[in-house]
Parts: sequence; structure tokens; C-alpha cells
Amino acid sequence: MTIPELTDVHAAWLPPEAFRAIGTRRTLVLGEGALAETVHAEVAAACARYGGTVRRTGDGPFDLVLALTTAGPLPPVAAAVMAEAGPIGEEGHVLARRDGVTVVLASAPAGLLYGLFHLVRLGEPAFEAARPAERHEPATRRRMLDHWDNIAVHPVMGQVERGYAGGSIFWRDGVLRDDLTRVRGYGRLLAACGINAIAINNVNVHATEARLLTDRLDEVAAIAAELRPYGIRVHLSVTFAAPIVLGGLPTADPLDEDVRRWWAATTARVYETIPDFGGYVVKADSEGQPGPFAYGRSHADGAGMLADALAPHGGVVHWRAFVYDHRQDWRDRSTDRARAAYDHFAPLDGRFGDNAILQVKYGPMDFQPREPVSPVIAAMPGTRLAVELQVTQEYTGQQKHVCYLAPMWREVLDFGPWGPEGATVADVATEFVAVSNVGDDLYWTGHPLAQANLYAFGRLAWDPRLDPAAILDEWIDLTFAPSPEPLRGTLHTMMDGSWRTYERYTAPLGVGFMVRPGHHYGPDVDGYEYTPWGTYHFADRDGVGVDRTRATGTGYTGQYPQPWSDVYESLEQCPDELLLFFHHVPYGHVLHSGSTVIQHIYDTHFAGAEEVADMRAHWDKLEGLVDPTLHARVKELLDEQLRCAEEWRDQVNAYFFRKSGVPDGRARRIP
Ligand code: GCV
Repeated sequence: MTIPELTDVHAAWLPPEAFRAIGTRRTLVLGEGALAETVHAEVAAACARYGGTVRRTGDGPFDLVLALTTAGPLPPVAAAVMAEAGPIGEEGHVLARRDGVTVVLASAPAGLLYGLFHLVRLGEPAFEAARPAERHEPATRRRMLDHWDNIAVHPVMGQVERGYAGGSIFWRDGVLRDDLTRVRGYGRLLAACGINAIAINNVNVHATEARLLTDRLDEVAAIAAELRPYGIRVHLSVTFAAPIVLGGLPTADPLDEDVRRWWAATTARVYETIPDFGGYVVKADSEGQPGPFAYGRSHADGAGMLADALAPHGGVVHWRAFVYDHRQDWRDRSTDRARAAYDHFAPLDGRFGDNAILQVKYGPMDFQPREPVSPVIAAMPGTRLAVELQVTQEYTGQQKHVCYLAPMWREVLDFGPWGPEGATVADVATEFVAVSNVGDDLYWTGHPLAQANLYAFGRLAWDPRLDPAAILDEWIDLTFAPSPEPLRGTLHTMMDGSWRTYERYTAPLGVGFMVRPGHHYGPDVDGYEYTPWGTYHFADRDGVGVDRTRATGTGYTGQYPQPWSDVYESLEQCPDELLLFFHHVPYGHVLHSGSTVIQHIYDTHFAGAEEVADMRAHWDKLEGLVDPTLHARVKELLDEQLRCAEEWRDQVNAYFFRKSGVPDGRARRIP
């Protein structure tokens, strides 16, 4: 096992400096297994750089012991920690410091790896004061990223669908990359923030990519081999039509015996090649992808067939709930895209097997900067649910804008579907999945500061109760180590509130979209208004918003349990930030904030653009304190963010001024 040496890509949150505290110590690594070898190799590389030592046996003295509890006689200090700690879960670890020795104990090699990266995050303080034994376990078993990478460059969507960081790190122009060192480095970064699974290809599975399941399986195996040393299992997006397009069968009917046999045999071959293969991801009957509806079967039938094929091998199927009519008639007010996932899936609760996971986007529409939490999450107590987030910034500035998303995710995870006192989304979710924002870009993520979103997703997936502001500081300290002031504070100020800033200058009060159709960047208030996509705002001269009430609208509010069903139904109680998602209101409607809707639109759009100007001024002050190439990249992107925020401000304000005829109460210039 060698640590990937990446010279042509930014070190992200694992620069050599992050390993200084470990690399200067005398370390004992005790334990067998591939991931224990990785731990040893990491410590050895750090020691080679910083002068410390690492051993696999012996009596010491040691400053640091990283040991599996099964590793035979432990040094007395580690044995004492073990006695204090009690049982440790498969990926968990216990950290303690006593008698001048820092001890990390795990019951399985994966836990040791996560324990090592915990030490990296702590840095020097891990070797200072004594610490009682602290147990660290992930909240969920699987913490997963979905890549929407294509093998062949798609004529519209390119190499990576909704990718804003260059090409794919796996494929280039139709072939697997010769050098997969960067994939290994990616696995290392992901392990360091707690991620342990990746689906490597786009959920829109085109002809070339379908073959990853069969005659291009060796490419999947090659990627899996790079990620394995960091404890990451590979999953594959498959087409529901595979029995037809790959197997030559006349049907893909999930209840057809030949089809079921084909999936069983094909899946067995996958496991012969990749024994630790994770499973399948499926987008079916959605945006043109094939699915069980063609055969009069349900999504539970479809998912069940794949779950059965995977079960003997320990694999899982992630079945996406993103199913809606994308060929809607905009004149038809009775069809509501927000209703679709619940209408399709809630009746199927209890019909998905143990190894079928329903993957639900956090909101009912499509990764908007502000949506209510999907009602599907409360409606399926008998189903394993993965909550799907979008790290790639499709609707949040496309990695041209600074938009730190963890505060939004934390709101989603903290939401109590049965009221603020009850269980939260984080309690209900079996696991968390997010669409990756990584490509072959020098900074991995296009915008260097977008790395924080990837890092924060991993950390929240590991522990959904972490504070987004603390995660941000952790990321800053690692990435810009040693991050002296004013660097640390300035970055924090720029990023911590950036999601709310983005919300201010884009679509108001939860109404969503208003983006340019197709690529989804920049403002176009009516861009989707007369299209078949089901994403409307219904602005006219009197008011704006979508009536989703039971009383007079689409009835969507009825998909929520109490109290939300009534809170969202009520114009008086509905939270301001979601008002236009649930209600069509006159421009003069007074918000809880005391402002009218129209004045709120003007005020937030002026404020949002001003906040971006402030962000840019902050960044200018960091010149000379960060790497000049990185500084120049961010500076250029902030110029674009400001241009775009001003365009949003002016289009949205002008649109609503022209519709409503209501002037700005503060008489600012609206073009
Ligand atoms: C991969 C949105 C995106 C699509 C994406 C889809 C999905 O509609 O615009 O590019 O397709 O979500 O999540 O499947």
C-alpha cells in the first residue's frame, strides 16, 4: 500500500501539514488487515516527512498507539483504555490520552482508519492534556456519494451531468483513465471525512455506461481496487432495461422468470469480479429512464427484483423516489410535481425488502436552495430511507458562487416531521447520500471553497448533529493549515452565511427555480413558467406563489402529518421562507417579518447582492495570505458571482416591479 502522491492537484483537506502532529511522534500500529496496512502506511509517510517513528511491535516508549482490540497483547496503557471503553462498533473507535500516551482503539480495521483521521483533525491537541475515553461511531452504516459521471461525453450533459469541476476523474472521452492515482487520492479524502461508498456513474444510464454491468465490468473493478484501501465500496447505476439492452431478452418485466434469472446471473458475475461490490442505484420511470411502469408493475416490484439478485451477495439496491411527470401541461393546475414522490411511493411502504433502500431527495421538487422537507420521509416507517442531498451546486451557483450548504442540510436533518419535539429526519434516515461535486479540476471542485461542501457532507453523514459552523472551521484549519488570523476568521465570515446570501438574491420565499432552463445557471424568472416541467410560480399582476393547500389548491399540504399539515395549510402560520411554496398571495401580503411580500423581494435582492460585494472585499484582503493561484481563482469566481448576483437582483426586482406596479419603499433604482 502506497500513499498516493498527487502533484497535479490541490491537497484539499489533507495537506502534509495536517499530519505534522502524528508525523513527529513515536507510534505503534497494532493489527492486521488491509485497512490497518493503510493506517500504517499513512503514519509511516507522515513520519518520513516530519521525523517521527512507527513500529508494528515492541514495548516503546510510544506517544501514540493505534490498535485493534483483537491484536493480541496490548501495551498496558491501551489495555486500560480498552477496559474503560467497552465494546466498539465495526467502524467506531475510542480515543483516550493517559500517562502521556494517546490511544486509538478499534474493533475492526475500518475503525482504526477513521480513528487515524480523527487524530488528523485534532492535530497537536490530541497529544496535550489527558482525555478520558471518548467513543466515536458513525450515525449510519453507509455514507455515500453518487457520481453523475458518463463514460462517453453526452452531447448535452457532457462528461459529468451537472458537473462543474471539469471532466470525470474516472473516464475521459469514452475510456477509463490510464492513471487512477487521483481516484486513490479521492478515496483518501473521502475516508478522512467519513464517506464509505460511491456510485461511480450517472443515474441516467446511457448505452455505453449500461455496459459497465457486463463487458466493461473490469473498469468498475479497477476503480474499486483504487478505493478499497480507504474502505470505500463501489456501487453502480444500472438501467432497468438491462435485460433487454444487454441480455437480448424481449422484456425487462420484473416478474418475468427469465428476467429475474438474468439479473441473478449477471449480479453473481459482478460479485465474482468484485467481491466487496456495494450494489445498484436505479432511476426508473423518471425523466425518460425505463422502469417497471411499462409492464404494469410497481416500483416495489422493480426494486424487489434487484434486491433479490443482490441479497445472496450482501449487496443493496438504492431505488430513487425522484419519479414525476416531466411532460406536464402547464395549463393544468391540478397536477403538482411536488406531490409525485409521495403519491407514487407512500402506498408502497412495507413492500421494499431489507436490502432495498428508497433514496429520497430532501425536498419534493429538485434540490432547490429552499424547499420544505419531503413528506415521503415521514410516510414510510416500514422502508429503509436514504436522504439524498446535492453537493454538486446545480441550483446553488454551480461552483461559481460561494454557497456553503451545510447550514441548509443541517436544517433538513433537524426537521421534525411530526413536530419540533418528535423524531428528526436524521433519526428517521437509514443513511445519507449526496451527489458529488468532484471532477478532474486542479481544486477537485472547480471553486476551491466548494471543497467545504464535500467535506461537510461527509462529516454530517457521520454525525448529523455536528454544528455546520464548527465543521467549516475544521475544514478551514485542515485545508489552510496552520490558518492564522485573519485568514481563518475572514473565510468563516465569507462562507458561513453564504447559503442564506444565495437564497436572498435568487428565487424568493421558497418559490424555487426562476433559473435559465436547461443548464440552470443565472436568472430567468419565467424561464420554466410555460414548460412541461411542473416548476411554476404563477406570478400575475396581483400576486405570486403556488397554492398547495387542501382548501383551494393541489392538496399537497395534506401529505404531511400534523402539525405541519395544518401549519403549511394556514396562511397565518406558514413560515415566511416557504410562503410562496405553499400559498399564492397578493404582493401586499404582510409577512411575519412585518414586511410585505413585494418589499421583501426588493429588500432581500438588494441585500443579497451587497453581501456578495462584501464577500469579494473580504477576499481581496487575503491576498498574500493564501496560495496566489488559489487566490486568483477565487477572486475571478467572486467577480462572476457578483455579476450574476446583480443580474439576479435586477431581473427579479424589475420583473416584480413591472408585474405589480408597486414601487420600492426605499426608492432604490430598479431597472
Ligand atoms: C441526473 C435533476 C437534474 C438532472 C438529474 C436529475 C436526477 O432533474 O437536472 O440532471 O439527472 O435531477 O436527480 O435524476
